[in-house]
Amino acid sequence: MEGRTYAADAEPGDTVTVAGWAHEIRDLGGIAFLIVRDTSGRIQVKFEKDEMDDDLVETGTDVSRESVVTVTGSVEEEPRAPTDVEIVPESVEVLAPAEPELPLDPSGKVDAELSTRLDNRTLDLRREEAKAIFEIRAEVLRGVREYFRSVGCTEINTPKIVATGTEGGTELFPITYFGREAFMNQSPQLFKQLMVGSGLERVFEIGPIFRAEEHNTPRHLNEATMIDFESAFVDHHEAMDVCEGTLRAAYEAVEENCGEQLETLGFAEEFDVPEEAFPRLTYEEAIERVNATGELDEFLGWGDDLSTEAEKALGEEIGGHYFVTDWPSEIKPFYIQDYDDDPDLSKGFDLMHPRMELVSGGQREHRYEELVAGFEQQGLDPDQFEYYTKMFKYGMPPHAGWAYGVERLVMTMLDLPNIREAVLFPRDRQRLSP
Ligand code: AMO
Repeated sequence: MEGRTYAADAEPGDTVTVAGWAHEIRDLGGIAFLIVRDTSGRIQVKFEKDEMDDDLVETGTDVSRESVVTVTGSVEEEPRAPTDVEIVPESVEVLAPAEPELPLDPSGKVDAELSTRLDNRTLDLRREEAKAIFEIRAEVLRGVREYFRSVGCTEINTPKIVATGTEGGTELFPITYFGREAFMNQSPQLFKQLMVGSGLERVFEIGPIFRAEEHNTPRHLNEATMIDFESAFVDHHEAMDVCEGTLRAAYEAVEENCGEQLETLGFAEEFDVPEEAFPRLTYEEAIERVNATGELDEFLGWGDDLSTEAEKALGEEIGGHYFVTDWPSEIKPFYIQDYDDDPDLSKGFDLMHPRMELVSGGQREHRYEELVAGFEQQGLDPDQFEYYTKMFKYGMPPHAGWAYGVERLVMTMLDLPNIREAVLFPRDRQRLSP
């Protein structure tokens, strides 16, 4: 809008036009105030009824809350105003009136259920807290992208409509593709691996993944955003170094550029960028430590996945991010490489936050014969993956990589109670719209 001034930029002495929402109207009799809110903040508009044109006063004070307005006037210093300045208006225009009954209160004075908030995300994101989460999420992605670029990665985009799954056959959403069966992709796994064998060598992707998981939990989504990394000529430990660097870069970007948002969310004093190197425990050490806590009803045995309770017990003991390495081969996917001297042990790893798993990754099997054997061991038909396995015949370098769920990264960073808080329009068992 030409000539528009953001509320936060209005300086005493200026004549400005601000545009935004009618946040609050306070009528004190002879004087009334309209608080206009825009993305930068709020500003008070003062109506002195005896001294101003009746129409102007009526337009500015009869407007319903959350209507879209523009106000033109002079900015004056006023220590009693919330931002120390106020506008003395010359004109007020209502661009889009709001119905007086709102499905939720954008001033945040009245709490709304999460489902009401998600049904009305537009109004919900007029609240500072909800808006702050998404500004921080955007900063996380910016920080991560910049970090990837600094370590020589090229950003790629791979198909989301695919012919086969990669992360276990039960979690695929089928679709019809010109009369043929197709699926929504669960992970860019195979495509990113194909790209490390291309001239690009070192790639990352930030994009949606789809999982037809039945769980309805505070940390699972059916559509999530994944940050994927894959690099030629690195092993799983070097991949973990990049993973750790990415996480730290995301926290640092937020600390540096989202001070206001952190304050809004109650982190003004205590937002900690993880400084220490993340411990790397082997799976065997991890289950020993979990068992030693005595917190579980049953001891974990070799080959068991870490249950939610196990993750919680270990998280509490370690108190920060940590890696679990060297998982049993049988609970890691076919593309993870096993140790040559112990085929029951894989070079897969997970990065854990004390509250939950954030990342899975590993060194990949780049040798054609071993790769195909791995498919067979996991009951998968290698012929279906020929487009992928074929490229391993033409010079596939040793490589490793990993993937984060963006929502889990933001959720753990901001200590959000539910992953849905970190997605604009979550997809879960119940929710398909909006
Ligand atoms: P994995 O299946 O462990 O690994 O997924 C990687 C990370 O993505 C996030 N995530 C999810 N977040 C929310 N809702 C879900 N349903 C969901 N599923 C996964 C988690 C998880 O740690 N191809 C491998 C990665 C690799 O080896 O590069 C993969 O997809 O944070």
